Amino acid sequence: MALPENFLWGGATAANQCEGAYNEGGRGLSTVDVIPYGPDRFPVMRGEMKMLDCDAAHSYPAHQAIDMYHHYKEDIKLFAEMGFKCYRLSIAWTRILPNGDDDTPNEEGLAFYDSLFDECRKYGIEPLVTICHFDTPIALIKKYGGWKDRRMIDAYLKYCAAIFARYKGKVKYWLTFNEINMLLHLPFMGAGILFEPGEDPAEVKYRAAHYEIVASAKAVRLAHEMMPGAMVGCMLAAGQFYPRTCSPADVWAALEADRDNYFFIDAQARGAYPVWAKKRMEKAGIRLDCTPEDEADMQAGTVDFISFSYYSSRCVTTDKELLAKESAAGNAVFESVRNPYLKTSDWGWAIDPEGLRTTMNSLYDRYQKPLFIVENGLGANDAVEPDGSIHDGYRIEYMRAHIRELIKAVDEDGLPVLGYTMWGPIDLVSASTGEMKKRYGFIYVDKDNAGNGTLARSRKDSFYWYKQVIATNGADLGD
Ligand code: BGP
Repeated sequence: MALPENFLWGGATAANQCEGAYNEGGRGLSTVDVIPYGPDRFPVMRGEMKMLDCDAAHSYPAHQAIDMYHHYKEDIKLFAEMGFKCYRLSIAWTRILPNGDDDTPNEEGLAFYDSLFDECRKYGIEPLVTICHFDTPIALIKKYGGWKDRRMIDAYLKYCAAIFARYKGKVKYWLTFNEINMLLHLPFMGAGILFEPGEDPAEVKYRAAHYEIVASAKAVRLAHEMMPGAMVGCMLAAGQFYPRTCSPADVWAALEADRDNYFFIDAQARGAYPVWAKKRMEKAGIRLDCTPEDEADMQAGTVDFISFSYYSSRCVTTDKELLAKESAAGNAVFESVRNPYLKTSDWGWAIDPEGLRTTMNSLYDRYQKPLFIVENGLGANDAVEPDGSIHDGYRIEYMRAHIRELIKAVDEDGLPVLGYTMWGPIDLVSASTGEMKKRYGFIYVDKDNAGNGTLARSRKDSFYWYKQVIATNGADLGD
């Protein structure tokens, strides 16, 4: 058998994209609750447009999402029916500490996840918990300016201490921050950052990044102290950068783009910043506020494994003509040009299964730590047939091709891989666009972009396909 027997097959979600119930159970407001649907979404996510509360002129997809807060038993039962070994979810920081740094955790919030983890255990599903998935408490943004301020480290650790103490017997696998590198691209979503006039955006972002990196390192140590045997990972929005041409300038540009992306993981996995970053910041006049104590903390809190999301590779060039002609509008988060060898998804994301193997090998060559693919999937338009069935062969095709490359990475390249939790086993709100119709699920949820629908769940063709993949540990990909 190509994959290890205990390989953790499953799916991944995030609290803000599926739970809803944003003002129930004593929960406080967080960034994701005030990120609207529509044209203001990206300006708010980038920290260019101030929105610290909700208003009547906007709609906010996270408020209801797919209401998993009230449907989790039904949803986990469906995951179990597919044979999930693992379910990656995030805890909403403000369900536990509504103001972000309360001295006493909110019992109702704690009890909710207790019950959710018990439900997982009932079916033998291992939970994998993201401690912070794009949700900075609004109260801490008002108090400190979000991750711009060092005091966020203590608030985060307070939150970690509360959940580690409560769930130590129930959760073994933890991730400190979802797609930590996203902070550089969507600073409000990643770190609660709003830019003030006169601030140097690069300095603000890298200082915040430093505080998150220190917080992550301290959380790793705390987890190991409080929960012997716990496995704590970092989480990167991965995807190898390719040079668009073989001109040496393009090769260098691709290397630099990869380095920028790996900056966080270099620090989290090796316990120190890479030399190039120190030099680059010095020349750019960026002061990091890195104390000798921070350096010691980073050194002492390296992660146990490297987790990442992979949707596509990226392509860069320095050629101005190519740049103008081929700018890949598809992914509004990462700047890149179109790769002429690849097809794209309905949302313009390049589809590159072989890039997954390349990315995995790059990560392992760099860090020599076990890998965990914690997001991969296809956001697509699905059509419901008159009889209620959903024929999503395109999703099966995408996933099959990626899983095949994952198997090669294990079987032919010998990489240690802990598991594969695809993104969005159940349809949920898109992080980038806020849409419902950008669907990833094996399970369809009856809800549209305008918020209409019964929220009923139903199985797509891919549901049965994935069940077979898990049952055969990847041996039968249904070709
Ligand atoms: C990652 C996020 C997820 C998820 C996924 C798909 O960036 O960690 O939260 O949403 O991408 O992206 P989208 O929802 O924008 O299609």
